[in-house]
Amino acid sequence: MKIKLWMILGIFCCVLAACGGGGGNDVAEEPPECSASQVLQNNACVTAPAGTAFLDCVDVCPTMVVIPAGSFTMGSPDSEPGRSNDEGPQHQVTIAQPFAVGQSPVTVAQWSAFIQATGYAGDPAAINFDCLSAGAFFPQTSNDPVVCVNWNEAQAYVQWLSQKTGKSYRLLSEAEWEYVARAGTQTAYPFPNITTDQNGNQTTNELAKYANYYDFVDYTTNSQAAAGSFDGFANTSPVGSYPKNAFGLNDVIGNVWEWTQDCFHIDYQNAPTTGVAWQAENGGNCSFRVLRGGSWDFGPQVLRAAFRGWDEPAGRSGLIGLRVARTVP
Ligand SMILES: [Ca+2]
Repeated sequence: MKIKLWMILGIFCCVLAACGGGGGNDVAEEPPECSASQVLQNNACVTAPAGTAFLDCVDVCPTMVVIPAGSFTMGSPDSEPGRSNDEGPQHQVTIAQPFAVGQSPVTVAQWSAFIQATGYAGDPAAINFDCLSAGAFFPQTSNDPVVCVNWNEAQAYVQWLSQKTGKSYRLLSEAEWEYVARAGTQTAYPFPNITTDQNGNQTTNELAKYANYYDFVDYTTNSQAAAGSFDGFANTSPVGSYPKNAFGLNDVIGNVWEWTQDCFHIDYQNAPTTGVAWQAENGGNCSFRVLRGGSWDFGPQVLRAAFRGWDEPAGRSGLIGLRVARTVP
C-alpha cells in the first residue's frame, strides 16, 4: 500500500512538472564539464574529433591524440620482400571506437616525473640486456624516448597515470599499434616512395626523411657513425624530430621499439579482429611480450609496418621504450 501511495504521488508530481512550463521557474542548466578528450556539442560532452591533441594533466602527462575508429588489414602479404611468416595471415581488424594514443613515445622527462612522484624503484626482477644500472649506454636529452624500461615497469607507469588522472591508461594492443603505424597506408613502409630490394631493405635513403633507424650509411658500411648518418642520429633522437603521420603521431616507426600489451603468438591464425590485446588464448606465449616499430639500432627492413619483435617482460634494453594509450572519453 505504501508503495502504491508513493507511485500515485510520483505520477501527480510528474504531471505538475509537465504542466508547469509557463510557471517562469526554469533555471538554465549549467553546461556539463567535459574531460580533456571531449568537446561540448549540443550541451553534451562527446569525444573530440580525430587528431585532437590533449593533456590529462599539465607538465608530466604525455600529450595524447584522439585516433579515429576504423578498419585496416593487419600483417603483410606473402609477396612483401623481407617479410616472415609471423606477419601472416593477413586479416581485417576493425576498431569500433575512437581511442587515444600518446603523440610520441614516453620521454625521459615524463618517466623521471613518474619516478620522482612515486619513488618507484623499478622491477626487482629486471634483466639489463644492454643497459647500465643508470640507464642507457648512450647520451640522451630529456626529450628523447625513455629506454631501459621493461614491460613490467611500463605496467607500473600506466597504472600510475591512470591513478593520477582518473582515466584508463594502458599500453596499445599489437593490432592498435599497427593501425596507428599504418595510419591509413597499406604499403610495406607507411611512407611514400620507399623502394626496396628483395630483402625488404630500402634501395635509397628515403626513409631517413621519416624515421630514426640504423640508416643507409650505417647499414652499408656496417658502422654506427653519426657523421654521415642520413637520418641525423646515431642513437635515440628527441621525439618529434620527424614529421607526424596522418593520425598526428610521431616516431611510431623507428627511434625505439615500443612495448605492446600482447603476448607473443607465432602467427595470426585465429587472431582477434577487434583490436583487443591478444593474451594467452590460442597459444599465446606470455613469457614474451610483443614489441613494435624497430629502433635506432635496426636496419630498414625491420621498420616495415608489419614487422614484429618480442622480448621477455623483465628485459630492459637501450633499444626499447613505450607508448601509452587510453580509452576515451
Ligand atoms: Ca639513425
